[in-house]
Amino acid sequence: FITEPKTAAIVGCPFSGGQPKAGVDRGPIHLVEAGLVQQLEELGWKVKFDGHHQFEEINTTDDPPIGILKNPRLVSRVTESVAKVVGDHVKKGELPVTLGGDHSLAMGTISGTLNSHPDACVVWVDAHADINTIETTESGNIHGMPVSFLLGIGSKVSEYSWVKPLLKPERLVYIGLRDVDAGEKRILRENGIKAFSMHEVDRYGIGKVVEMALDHVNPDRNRPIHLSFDVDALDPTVAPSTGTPVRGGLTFREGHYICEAVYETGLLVALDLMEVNPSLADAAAVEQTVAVGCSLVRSALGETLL
Ligand code: 4U7
Ligand code: MN
Ligand code: MN
Ligand code: MN
Repeated sequence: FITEPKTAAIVGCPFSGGQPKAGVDRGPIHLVEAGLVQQLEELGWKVKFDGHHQFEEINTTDDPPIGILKNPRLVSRVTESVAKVVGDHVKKGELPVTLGGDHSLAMGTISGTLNSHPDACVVWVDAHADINTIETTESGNIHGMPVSFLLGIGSKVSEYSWVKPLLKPERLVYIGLRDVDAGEKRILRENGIKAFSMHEVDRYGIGKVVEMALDHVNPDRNRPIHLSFDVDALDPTVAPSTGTPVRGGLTFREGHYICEAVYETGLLVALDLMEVNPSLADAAAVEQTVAVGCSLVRSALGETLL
């Protein structure tokens, strides 16, 4: 699906409106300043990066909550613009690498992918399921909700009418879950959505889990893959600088293994690396988290150990 010369397009999204903690908007800046563009070039990719997206133009001075949803218009407009940008890269046979920013952005990135590849599947790596609806969310933070919008479940908000329900429950699989709200557990069950929590990672090992995950969403290994990686899937000892850390997460190697295995399929068409927040830890922890973020992206783009 990626055309020659294989080209990665860095989509830097300095955005934090899907959650309340300042700083996550600086994630993409840190990842690029750590040398990500050059690192990907060294792997043989042509890399397009013409600066981070400027969402300041999106004017939402008056954005009162809709029900419990916080910053609803801002998140809608930003993610809609991300959908266009990502969709354009995918159409051209380029690999968009979207750097967040908070995970509400995936509403845009996955819409962009599915517009061009309606048969694509989504591998969502996260401590959280991010599948709350208007009815189930207790926080009102939209970064905990993008998957429900993509599936078209829950009450509709007219502001989000641009989000088409292009994602089918059987094309979605989770890895790494360990902090799933009660309402989310019900949604996963009722929709028959496959999820490999940390319990399954412990039981089967990451190699088997990734194989089972791909067997579920991509049995013939012919569908394009969108990998949406929330850095909080990793254990907080590995990636401390993130907004909603949860103990008991993926090891450094387990996280990288997922990226390596997805790359090996040759089916990756879009990648998200989300929720790096460089303001939530001391300098060493920030540097560690940013370095891990860069190295996950390199693994997904073909870096091997040998
Ligand atoms: B992230 C939460 F309640 N489920 O909805 C919510 F626990 O993108 C957390 O995965 C969401 O980091 C976390 O607010 C969103 C909460
Ligand atoms: Mn998360
Ligand atoms: Mn997330
Ligand atoms: Mn988080």
